[in-house]
Amino acid sequence: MPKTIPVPTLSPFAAEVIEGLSEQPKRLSSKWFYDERGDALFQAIMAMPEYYLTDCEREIFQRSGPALLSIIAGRPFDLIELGAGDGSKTQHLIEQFLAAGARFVYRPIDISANAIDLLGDLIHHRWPLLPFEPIQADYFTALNRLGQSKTDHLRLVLFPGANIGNFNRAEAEKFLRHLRSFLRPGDLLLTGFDLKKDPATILAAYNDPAGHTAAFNLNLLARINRELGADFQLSAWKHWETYDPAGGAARSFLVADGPQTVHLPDLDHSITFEAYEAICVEISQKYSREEIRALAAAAGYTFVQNLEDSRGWFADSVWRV
Ligand code: AVJ
Repeated sequence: MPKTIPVPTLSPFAAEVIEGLSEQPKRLSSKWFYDERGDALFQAIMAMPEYYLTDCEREIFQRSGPALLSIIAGRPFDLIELGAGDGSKTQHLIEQFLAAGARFVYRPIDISANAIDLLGDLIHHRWPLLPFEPIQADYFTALNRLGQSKTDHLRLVLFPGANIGNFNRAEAEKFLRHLRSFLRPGDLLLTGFDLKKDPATILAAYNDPAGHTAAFNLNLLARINRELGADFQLSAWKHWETYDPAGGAARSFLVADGPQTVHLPDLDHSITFEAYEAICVEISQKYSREEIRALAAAAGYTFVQNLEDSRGWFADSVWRV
């Protein structure tokens, strides 16, 4: 009789934490930042003066309606938004689209049912007649569903916020290629890219004096404590930010201030850290205009136009399939 070895089923979060902290150098994925506390801390980051990204993209959205409508050239379209959140920037576009008499359906995609409900209330209240067909799912489930829908509408897919920056260059290309496989010839993709700029400006956005970014990053360890029963001592870790102006990556690390062992009793696992060992918790990749064009081509799109803010700090880049 073969012995049956019980295989404990780990949650995706637990499995990735153990995998990332077993690697050398250790790392954790930034996608786990956003629990309820992480969402609130990210709101605080977006509101602080050093975090210019949100303001730049808001400025772009406030005045890009006409440029986008001229690219769409009068066709009815689906306005699809990946990771809609509270949709506050996109409402600037919607307002301009409606004022110009454009015919479109707003289809925000978000994994959070709560975010979709709140957005729905807001949209119905502000524009009761706007066709609103949200999809509560992860990106690829949602895109699969859209790929099967019978509409002959053109699609304008928004992937705003410089979320693409959490991928390294190779991962970004793979993601964009995969996204393209759900689209049809003529469909449009708008992706937010944070542009290379004065390294001091970039570093300040991730190394704020008020400590919001440090709290945001430390919350990842706190979440591992809360959800996986670990015993990270938060006071023994410090936030350290770097920006590499050649490669364009801002990186967030958590650095141990002395040797330590962290236990994950629920998972029957422990992890040792040497003094000053670091965990890389986020990469925020910055791009040059040339790199954006090259990425479009490598991922199989035709570059159409960059929509930039007045300081030239951020680009919403429009590509066609
Ligand atoms: C939401 C991924 C665009 O990388 O700038 C902000 C997240 N991290 N401050 C970014 C973040 C620290 C943000 N993105």
